[in-house]
Amino acid sequence: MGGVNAEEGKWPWQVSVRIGRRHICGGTLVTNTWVLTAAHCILRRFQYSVKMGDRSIYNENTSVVVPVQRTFVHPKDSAAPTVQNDVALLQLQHRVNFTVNIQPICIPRENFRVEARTRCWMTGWGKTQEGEESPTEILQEVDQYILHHEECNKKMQKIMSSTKDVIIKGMVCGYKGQGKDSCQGDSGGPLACEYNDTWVQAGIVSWGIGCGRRGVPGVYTEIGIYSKWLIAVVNQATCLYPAVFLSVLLHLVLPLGILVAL
Ligand code: 4AZ
Repeated sequence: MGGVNAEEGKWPWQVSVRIGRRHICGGTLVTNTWVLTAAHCILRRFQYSVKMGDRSIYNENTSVVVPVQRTFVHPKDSAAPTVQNDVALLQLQHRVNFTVNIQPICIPRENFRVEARTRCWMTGWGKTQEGEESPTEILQEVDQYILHHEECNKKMQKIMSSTKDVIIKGMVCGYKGQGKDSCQGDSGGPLACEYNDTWVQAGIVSWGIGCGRRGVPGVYTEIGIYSKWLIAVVNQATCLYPAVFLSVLLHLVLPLGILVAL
């Protein structure tokens, strides 16, 4: 909320994660078959799809919709006491062809930390008002300044009048004056920072206290902390299929061949 309409094709990695035709969360394209989103967006029993390539959430001019084949939620995700390890990967049913409107974003290397106060960008179709009903039609962009978890925790403890640690390792915050923030429907989407013409995703929209309240930062999953897990999931899942195929071949086709030979 508090953002402006994004230009067509400006954030080509942005996807809408959907159940049926309904937008439920944001996400980002990280390779031609993998989408990164938040764990709290994924409830296992649903059939998900992703839509990408159009700034409008309804139009299907330059966009494609691809069904999700498998979902991989971080094994330690939890909602209490705070949302932790809020990261998930979606494996698409087929590859997408990159176009000017469909491009992947870079994932930071392990333990990469964006410098505090860096100006980054959050994008999404989430609510533009806290009390609003539906998502916005046109993709919105809003700038956010980075706040590390230590500093953000102090701020949030004050806001919540709590002494418990609410913002911990694996989270990073974004803030800007009143009104500029992520909101419901933006979850799973990116906090992206530009380095020498290359866009790197620093965070995943995760949670917050309301939207755009004065002095209240938005909370993001810090991707650098999870890059090892992300790479492991992608490698394992991608290597699994040839392995399954080979074992089917060995167990079924080979004995059959021997039988025929006999
Ligand atoms: C949500 O409900 C949500 N302002 C996401 C982000 C924020 C608040 C709520 C942070 O998905």
